[in-house]
Amino acid sequence: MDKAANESFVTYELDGDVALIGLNRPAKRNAISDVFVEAIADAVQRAEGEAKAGVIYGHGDHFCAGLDLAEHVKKTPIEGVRGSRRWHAVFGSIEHGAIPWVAALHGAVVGGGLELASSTHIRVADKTAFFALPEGQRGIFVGGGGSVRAARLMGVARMTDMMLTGRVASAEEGERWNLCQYVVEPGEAKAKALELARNAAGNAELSNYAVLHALPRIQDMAKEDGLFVESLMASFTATSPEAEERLRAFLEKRAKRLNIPKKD
Ligand code: 1HE
Repeated sequence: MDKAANESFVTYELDGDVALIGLNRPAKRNAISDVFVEAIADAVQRAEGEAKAGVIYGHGDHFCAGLDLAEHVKKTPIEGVRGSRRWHAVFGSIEHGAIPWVAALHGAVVGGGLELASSTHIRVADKTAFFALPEGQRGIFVGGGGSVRAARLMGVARMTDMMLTGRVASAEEGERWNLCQYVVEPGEAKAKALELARNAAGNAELSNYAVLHALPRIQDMAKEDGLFVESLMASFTATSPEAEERLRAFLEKRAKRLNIPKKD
């Protein structure tokens, strides 16, 4: 292992039921190298064993500047395809894993950084965040799942525009384009993401499992198949002992109330 392999590419903390993974290569704008992606994989696996939800954020001024271009420039075609497939496996373990993940975004959310964010379940951006896919300018293509995940979030027309023209989207545009679900003041993304992750961690495990595993698959099904799978999941979750207790808690007025937005 070279010196770079000994760097600590991610930080890991457990805050109650929530694991916090910090991308930690700020000098290179958190660009993801081969060892870095393995560090993410290890941290995600650890979180699945001890947390009920997770947050991924970036140290320094940016979330992530994508693929490590310095490392990539030397790769052969087969190394490139194997690297891309490894990103797919690691990001897939985030998207279809055991726990929900929230991305806290600021600064660059670029290329593979947007692909990583797209593999999480909720994205919170602060107003410094910007989204770009400069692969076309670099002579490459997305390789971390972007053509599937990012395209499904924003739609293929917007992604085509970003890739062909180098268009950079602001946090507010990103919210309108469905690249993030929340926009907060600068410096507040991590705290908001933690709050949302805590909410998700408090849900019934089986309901979260259905959201992570059934909901995205239903989007890929024909309408009648989706409705059928929905009924199976609905019955499966509703008849669990945890659901019975939670339903009873509501009926006995012991459950937390909905956080209804206040009217002015
Ligand atoms: C990097 C990388 C990187 C920065 N790989 N080294 N991603 C990109 O095309 C984005 C490339 N990066 C940038 O456009 C800018 O760095 C930022 C807008 C993100 C930030 O700008 P700034 O002014 O804060 O930083 P900088 O001066 O440009 O970069 C600081 C250092 O980080 C510098 O190294 P240094 O040794 O000269 O100090 C940069 O070379 C280094 N750096 N980004 C390697 N990405 C699985 S397929 C996914 C395909 C992609 O992700 S393509 C998109 C790649």
